[in-house]
Amino acid sequence: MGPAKFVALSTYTEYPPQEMVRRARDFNERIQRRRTVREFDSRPVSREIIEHCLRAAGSAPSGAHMQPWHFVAVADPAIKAKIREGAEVEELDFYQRRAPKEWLEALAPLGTDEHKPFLEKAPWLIAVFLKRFSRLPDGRKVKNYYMDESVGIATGFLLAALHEAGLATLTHTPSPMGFLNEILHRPKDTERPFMIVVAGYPEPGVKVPDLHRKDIAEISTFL
Ligand code: IYR
Repeated sequence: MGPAKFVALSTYTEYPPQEMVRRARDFNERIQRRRTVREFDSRPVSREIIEHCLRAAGSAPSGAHMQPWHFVAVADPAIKAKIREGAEVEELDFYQRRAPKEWLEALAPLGTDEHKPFLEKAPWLIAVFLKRFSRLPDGRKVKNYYMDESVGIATGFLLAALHEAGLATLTHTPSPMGFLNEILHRPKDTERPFMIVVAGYPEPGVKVPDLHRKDIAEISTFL
């Protein structure tokens, strides 16, 4: 790493306060419309859309700007089938043996189980990997920092971008997820699967759990 090099901030836009209020309100209204769905239509979605959303995800801030993420966007039916198979093995074990009663009770309102047909049916599975180390241009392996925070933010950007594009999404976290390294040929020594983001059109007529979001008064404190 050489000495710090700075350039002018050319991308920031200031809006008049009233317009800021409007923009903040409008964004909230749009993002509030996002609901996780677990049933997807099989209609295809163009790679171009996914690429733009991945660019947005990759704009997230990260510890020491290490950008410790890698996204594997899967549309190939054979690979999706393998991912479903791998996930359902783990999920069956989770639901039948590993999950404590309390956890199953917490999941009951969501109606989830070990069957994950969406992993084959949805047009895109985006496997998010967390890179514990990066390689410098000279090949040296260096540590990354705040990887979970960084990849969490990038995944949040990805979900927001997919939603803004008009796609339904689902965050899926089969556990453990080591099978993803094997199926997707990602190095086990440096990368850890973080999450699968499922994206596509919702199945027509799909129902979602009748959930309620906490009010601002419950989730925040102003001092
Ligand atoms: N990974 C399992 C279980 C699960 C866990 C949580 I926490 C959820 O919010 C939903 C599901 C599954 O995907 O079914």
